[in-house]
Amino acid sequence: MKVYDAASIRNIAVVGHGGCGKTQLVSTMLFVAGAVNRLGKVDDGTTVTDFDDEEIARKHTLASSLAHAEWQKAKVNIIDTPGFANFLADARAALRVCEGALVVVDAVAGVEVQTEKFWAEAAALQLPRLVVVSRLERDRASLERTLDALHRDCGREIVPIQLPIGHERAFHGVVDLVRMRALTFATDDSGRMTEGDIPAEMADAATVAREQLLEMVAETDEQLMEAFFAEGTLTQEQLVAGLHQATKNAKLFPLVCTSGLHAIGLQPLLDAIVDFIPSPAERDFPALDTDGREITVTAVDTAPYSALVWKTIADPFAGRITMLRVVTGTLKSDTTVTNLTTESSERLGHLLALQGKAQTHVSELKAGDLGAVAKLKDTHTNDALADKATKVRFVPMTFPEPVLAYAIEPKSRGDEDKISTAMQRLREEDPSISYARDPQTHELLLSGQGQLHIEVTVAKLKRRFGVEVNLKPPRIPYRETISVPTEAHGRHKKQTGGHGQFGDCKIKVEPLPRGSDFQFVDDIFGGSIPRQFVPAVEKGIQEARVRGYLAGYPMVDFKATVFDGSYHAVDSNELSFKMAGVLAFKDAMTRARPTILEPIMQVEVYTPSDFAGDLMGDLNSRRGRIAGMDTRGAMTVIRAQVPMAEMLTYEQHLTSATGGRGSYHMEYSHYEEVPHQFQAKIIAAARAERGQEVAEEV
Ligand SMILES: Nc1nc2c(ncn2[C@@H]2O[C@H](COP(=O)(O)OP(=O)(O)OP(=O)(O)O)[C@@H](O)[C@H]2O)c(=O)[nH]1
Ligand SMILES: [Mg+2]
Repeated sequence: MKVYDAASIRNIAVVGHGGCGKTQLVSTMLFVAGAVNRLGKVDDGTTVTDFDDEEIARKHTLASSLAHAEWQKAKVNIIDTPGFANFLADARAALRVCEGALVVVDAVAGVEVQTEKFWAEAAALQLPRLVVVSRLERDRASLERTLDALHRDCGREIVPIQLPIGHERAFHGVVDLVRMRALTFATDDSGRMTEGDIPAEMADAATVAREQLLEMVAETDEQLMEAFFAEGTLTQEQLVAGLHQATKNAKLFPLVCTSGLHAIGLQPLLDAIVDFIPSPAERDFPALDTDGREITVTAVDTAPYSALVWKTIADPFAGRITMLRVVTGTLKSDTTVTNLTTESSERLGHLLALQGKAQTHVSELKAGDLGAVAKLKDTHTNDALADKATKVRFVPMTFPEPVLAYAIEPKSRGDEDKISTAMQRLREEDPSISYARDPQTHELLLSGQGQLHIEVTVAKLKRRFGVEVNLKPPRIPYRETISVPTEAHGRHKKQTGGHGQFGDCKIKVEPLPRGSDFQFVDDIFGGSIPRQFVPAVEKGIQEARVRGYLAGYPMVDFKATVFDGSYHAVDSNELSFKMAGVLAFKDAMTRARPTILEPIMQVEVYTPSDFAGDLMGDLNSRRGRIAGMDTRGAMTVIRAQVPMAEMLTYEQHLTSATGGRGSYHMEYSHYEEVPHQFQAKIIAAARAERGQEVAEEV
């Protein structure tokens, strides 16, 4: 395959709310550009970018994937991303490695929760964006309404560079406002395009819209503004160059009109990508210098090489596939490179261009390009493969904390080892899941971003690794803490045969602010406890506090200070002081008024306004605090803080209460004390589940 240099590459992340048509759009784009010779459909499970079995089965993108097409001699790298909130991390990673985003907005639903989220994420990166209005041939589709919503919720800088020809089912083409031509498409979904004059009945509307476009472009640049005032218009060159510049600087966001399913408007979309989105040569890449300061680096392919690993795929057959953004220099197949993050060297086999799961060998990947390599030994997401001479590091991508945990158990005994190997692989691919053993119950806990996320992970375990597990009901990660300071005493004394055990300590425990976890302070003077035994006291308190006191949840947000004690010259040893620490902790808990903390979620509900009143009532009954409410046209956004324990069944409730028209987004916010009337229930449930162990502790 051909090698492209930075100036002839465009990197595009396709983002938008779940189900707005991203994957179909990418599939049709690849087809009309001739990158694939069959038009894949989401509904048939034949698209290029939804190739995973789970994606095909669920008809939703679950992980970012990479494809590419050549258009106007440029290589357009396209990353299709998931729109579901559970899989946001993958879309975020894609935004980090591209010079531009296609923000896809459904012409019927308009702006939705995730549309706004992605818009804000892209804005934070000052990323150039094209807005793609999708599914315009459907009933009740409206560019006008969608544009109003976009202006209101995302910004006035969104400017149409096209008008749709024909409404709803009759939508069959676009007026190109830059070139003032009409582009119409065959009705057989072949994507065949015919160029012609603007239909007479649209001439006035097109003139008005072009006038607006000229004005908005002129306003982004002083020189253009002067030219516009002097001439009353801009030349074609000024318009195209000005629009490119304004898009590159994220001052304007051109909007185009499409139907992915019926192959309408894809060629002009590809043109807009190549014409208006900057190439990697035009936009420097954010990096860190050796002191951790933020810098930017230019995509020069003769410089020493550096590449960022932005995603990893764990395929049990093909092995690990590492997705790379080459930032500087040139990566060559069959060479050895340095992983600066792990300070090890890696042998690159064939570098790959990816078309979904299909791989093509490439001899090299130059600065600015996106590609992949298979079977690296010890390279993970966020690592930098870079020549030692570059000294660059990259700002690490962050992954959200899990918001939900399920206990899992293998269906067949003896599969536990298999689960942990498979989970390790899956975590490489998706760092937003986590997997651990509950220290009290010894159950395996699988945590993730939501129910769907967990289900998909369990399905992957089965399909890819042949391990079947049962999911038990979700768990709330409660914590415990203390309410008041107190002093306590722990003495461990035993006479067994000849040799005795003796440890004795006095401690003080004090509450700390939320989020402080645990601190230990050694305040022993005068050797009342010999120095070498103080760590043993700490270890005892540590172990006891992790096992909790009331309901077996870890005790956090407190400080324990050991300030006195005594010892025995012969009988004292580490174990005895550790036991003394445990006893002192338990003694302290009898007076420190332990209490239970629960995770509180930040929730945003997006609903047709008719349902807003009922939904607020429902959130109240879930112990939610309503923080605010906004009206967005016919929609209402409700913001609230709600205990996680009350949100486990929310998805089903919202769907049935709004007939599927409401959606919501939720993130972990902080911990708060559980109201006392609810604590007894949590303690009882924990005892029932964990049995003896908790009872013994108390
Ligand atoms: N009528 C119509 N349906 C479309 C169009 N584009 C996509 N669809 C349908 O809309 C549904 C969702 O399309 P996708 O392309 O999977 O949407 P997505 O944005 O990739 O969804 P996620 O991956 O879940 O975020 C599928 O059933 C598509 O067939 C379109 O242009 N017109
Ligand atoms: Mg998709």
